[in-house]
Amino acid sequence: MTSPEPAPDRSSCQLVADVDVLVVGAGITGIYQLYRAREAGFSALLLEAGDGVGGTWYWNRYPGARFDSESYTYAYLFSKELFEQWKWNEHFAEQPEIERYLNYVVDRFDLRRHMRFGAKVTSAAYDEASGKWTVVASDGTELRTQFLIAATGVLSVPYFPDVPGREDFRGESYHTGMWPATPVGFADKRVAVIGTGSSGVQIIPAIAGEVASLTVYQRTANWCTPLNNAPITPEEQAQLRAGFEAMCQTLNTSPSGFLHPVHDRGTFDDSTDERLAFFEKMWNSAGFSKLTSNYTDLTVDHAANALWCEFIAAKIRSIVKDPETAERLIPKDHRYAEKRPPFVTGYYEVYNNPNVSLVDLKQTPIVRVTQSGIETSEGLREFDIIVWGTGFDFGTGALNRLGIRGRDGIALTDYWADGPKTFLGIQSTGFPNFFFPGGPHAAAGNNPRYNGDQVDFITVTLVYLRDHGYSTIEVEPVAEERWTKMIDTGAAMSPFGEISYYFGSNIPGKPRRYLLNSGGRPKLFKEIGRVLENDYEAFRLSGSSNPTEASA
Ligand code: NA7
Repeated sequence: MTSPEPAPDRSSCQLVADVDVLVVGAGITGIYQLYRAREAGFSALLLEAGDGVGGTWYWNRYPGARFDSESYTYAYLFSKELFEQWKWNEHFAEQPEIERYLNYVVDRFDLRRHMRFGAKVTSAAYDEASGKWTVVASDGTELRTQFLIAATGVLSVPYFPDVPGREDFRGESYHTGMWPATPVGFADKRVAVIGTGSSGVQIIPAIAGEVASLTVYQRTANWCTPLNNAPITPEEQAQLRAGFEAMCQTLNTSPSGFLHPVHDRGTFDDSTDERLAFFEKMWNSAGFSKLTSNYTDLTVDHAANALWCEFIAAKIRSIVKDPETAERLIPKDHRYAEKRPPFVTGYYEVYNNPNVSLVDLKQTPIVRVTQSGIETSEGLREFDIIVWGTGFDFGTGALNRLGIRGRDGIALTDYWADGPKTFLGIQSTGFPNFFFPGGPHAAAGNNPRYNGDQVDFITVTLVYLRDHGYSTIEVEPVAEERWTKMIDTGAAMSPFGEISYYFGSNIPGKPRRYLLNSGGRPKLFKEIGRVLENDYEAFRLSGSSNPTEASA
């Protein structure tokens, strides 16, 4: 079924380029894809809606925004020289350092001249006769490309809940995922933060010290644990450099793409004292280790999970002085890792500040936003600034907004009406020569590691097509069905529950389908290996199979 919308009016568009590869999005994945395509000798161009590079790390520039994967494991590893030249300051870098790094990479590899900024893709249509895509951007330009690669990210479409009166507020309003480039003045302001996911719990402690008052609107408490960030010492810098190959080896063989070693014991293998000592060690460990290096049964045995939750709850009670506030901050409705766990720096501590208060929206829901503030069932509080930390349309949000139309004019939004169908999280049947690395069904861990694997595979594939004289590639329905089924059936084994946004549950009306890669990296590698061994039998390749003929 195709959408009834009329075809876009392109009468005022100007054809500005005809390239081999058009990349959409200058985030971590898009920059790498542009680099790889250029390196492989393709003419390539990248379109970016924003005015600078960074993608997620360009838009999420709110105070306190930082990695919660180790900086050097999230960064590019394709060039040892690059790794040696860039010195991360902190184990978990803050947004300005990340943005500086990505700009450095773009200039280091001379990629900027192949990028157009302020160019948001509004439509992209496949033309079967030429085997090419016609892409229209918001700056009025039209481009033609043989291969269209959307690296538009999974957390790039901010979500605003449909709260009555949201537009009426006369103070300043910001979404964490669309933060302005000019600094926001919080000093002495009355501030509301709505949402206590990873973004909310990062910005709250970052601004609490300077605002006149901070009111946190929490609907669901999260199992937050310390990030345990620290500057990278000169000795650690030297170790990182000396250990580059070993680090890559670990990262490339880790199912989650992290360095953290997997533990070898279950929760009930230890005595109570041993367990408490181990939990203390976990509490003091860096970032995601609490998930990846914890007891092996943490996410599969509910009794084991409950013990870890009890430990965190005791920590919250010991940090937060007001017992009622502490109880409100302790999740009562989900297990650890059933939702994506946030990692924090001084988060629980801020609730001891006299200027910080917590509103529990399950007890006193928001009624409306007014011109001067937020009204809950308890009454109105007035603010100068409202921060919406209310999340994103995860996974499919950006791709569904690109106006993609494949063979026979089929809209991607229609093809994915019941949730995404993909092969390897990179292609869908009916959309030849269209790839979307770093989208749905891509990762289940440290994102850039998986997304880089996909970019590498796509690039190898484009080279294969060129070498063999093929001009189009489209995944066979059977391969797409196999991969999508693997994702759907594997979802039951995921630590994340259906209440997580990884199932689309935060967006009203969105299909509840698992949006990560249930098989993880081992499955991705296995399937890629199978494709390469079997000469791309999972795909339909067309065009001349004689390279000489094709280049004649
Ligand atoms: P998240 O993790 O989706 O968090 C969004 C928060 O907003 C969460 O606390 C939601 O509560 C809250 N929310 C959403 N809708 C409402 C309404 N209507 N009223 C009140 N509160 C609401 O997004 P983040 O930006 O924090 O993090 C996204 C990712 O960025 C993160 O996982 C990292 O990968 C980086 P809820 O839990 O739904 O009750």
